Amino acid sequence: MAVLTLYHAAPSRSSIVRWMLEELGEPYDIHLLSLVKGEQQAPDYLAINPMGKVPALRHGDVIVTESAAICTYLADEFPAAKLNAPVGDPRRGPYLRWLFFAAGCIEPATVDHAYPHKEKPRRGALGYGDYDSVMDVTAKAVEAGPYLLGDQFTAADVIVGSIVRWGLQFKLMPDRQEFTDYVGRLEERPALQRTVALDAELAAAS
Ligand SMILES: N[C@@H](CCC(=O)N[C@@H](CS)C(=O)NCC(=O)O)C(=O)O
Repeated sequence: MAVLTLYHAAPSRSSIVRWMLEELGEPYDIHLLSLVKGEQQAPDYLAINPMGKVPALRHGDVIVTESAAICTYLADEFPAAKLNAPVGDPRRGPYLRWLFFAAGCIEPATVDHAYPHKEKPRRGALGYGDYDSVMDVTAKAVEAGPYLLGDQFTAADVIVGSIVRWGLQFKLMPDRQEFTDYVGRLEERPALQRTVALDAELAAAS
């Protein structure tokens, strides 16, 4: 049995972690959950992720939840794959910044955009500020490319890239050239292509 197990549903945010695992090249098992059948609320699974959400990752005795945390964890646990900026590398600052910015700003700004508030919240009260600023900052970050840290592809691209792909797909992010070019570069990666194909098979079978 593989040491790594991904608690997964396709399609869902757990595909982000599947892409990360495909980039790592480490063997992993999939524990499939049906969100439609509510299997994420079963007591056995709530013991793994009390939020009743996928993804979750088991690595030996360690459980990690939250897609950005899982990708950060994997990149650090398997440094040979060179998907992180290690402690001591000055690029670790921007690396961590984009991982946290994705989880704390890009994702909530994009999801809020899909479900507008009845009353416009005060900019200062929202951790992400406002949607337009988040889009501008993200576009600037991916503009030069090919990746967030330049030539090195990292876990930060898995997280930011997944949200941007999803945001464009569901028309929740503006169709800006910076975003479409970045997603185009990501979609050339064999690991992402494998993930999309494997998840399409899973979705078709369920
Ligand atoms: N912040 C979490 C969000 C996870 C999440 O919302 N997962 C959705 C699938 S896309 C889920 O499990 N939904 C089932 C439910 O809430 O019942 C992460 O990034 O891992």
